[in-house]
Amino acid sequence: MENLKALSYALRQDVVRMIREGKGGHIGGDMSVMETLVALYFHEMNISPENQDDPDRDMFIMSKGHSVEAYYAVLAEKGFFPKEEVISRFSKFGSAYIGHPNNKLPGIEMNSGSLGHGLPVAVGMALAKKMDQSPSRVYVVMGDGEMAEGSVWEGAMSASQYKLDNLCAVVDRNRLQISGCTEDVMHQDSVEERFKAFGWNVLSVDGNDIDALIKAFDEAKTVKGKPTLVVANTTKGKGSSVMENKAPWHHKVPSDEEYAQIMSDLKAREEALRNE
Ligand SMILES: Cc1ncc(C[n+]2csc(CCOP(=O)(O)OP(=O)(O)O)c2C)c(N)n1
Ligand SMILES: [Mg+2]
Repeated sequence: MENLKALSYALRQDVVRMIREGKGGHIGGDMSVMETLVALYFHEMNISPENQDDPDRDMFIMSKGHSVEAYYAVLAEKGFFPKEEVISRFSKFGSAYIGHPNNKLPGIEMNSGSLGHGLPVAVGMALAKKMDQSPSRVYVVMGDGEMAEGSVWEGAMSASQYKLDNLCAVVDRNRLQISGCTEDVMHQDSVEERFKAFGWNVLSVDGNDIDALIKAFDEAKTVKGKPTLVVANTTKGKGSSVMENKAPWHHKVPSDEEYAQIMSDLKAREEALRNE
């Protein structure tokens, strides 16, 4: 199997380049969610440019759509569009690679960015797949700040009502949102207990650990009669001390010095993981 740990750090470098080129981007949440996307796209899900029109493909929704740069880097690596094109064109005037996911691009199932919509749409998709007796599974990635949206809880309620065991949701639990700590803005401890109370199977893992994520996604597939939530406990800005756990790095363009430091930190980590 490809070295997915090292790949996560290589793709983080693509993200940082993209954000420098595009002069903006939600860098902190891109860094925290990277292993989740890599585990899903390179291990778990049955999705590729070859089967993107197959009705039985797995479905993916990036509900925390502001982390589009991480999503673009993974889709480009997967072959949905050319990597250098997305890096050089990201967020430029007239570019297709805009600052939130849109379904005119190959591989993107749903427009997102207005938080709180991904889970309800995923519930509808999962219900439809059940009705069609499709083997397809539906995955949705949300932010922890996103838990403040009421529609998340309507989706959570209906997913268990309809016993959607073909649905797997992830919360990127980095404990920060746009304006500070989630527990200060809209407290939610414990997100695990809340989803359990809504009838979900809940797994809580180190969300920057590929092996732990893969184990959780594999386990989710075996659970019958209820949807699964994977709480991915992550670090916002993961990969460089310049940005780790710092709320202002929610949306930020690194300066020349910061850029050099971040890229060198990410490269060093990638190389260490390649040699492990
Ligand atoms: C409905 C809605 N309200 C507000 C926003 C503005 N907004 C963009 S990102 C963000 C914070 C999201 O935090 P979180 O879900 O924790 O994401 P992450 O930490 O992974 O970046 C907010 C409030 C939005 N995109 N959609
Ligand atoms: Mg967050």
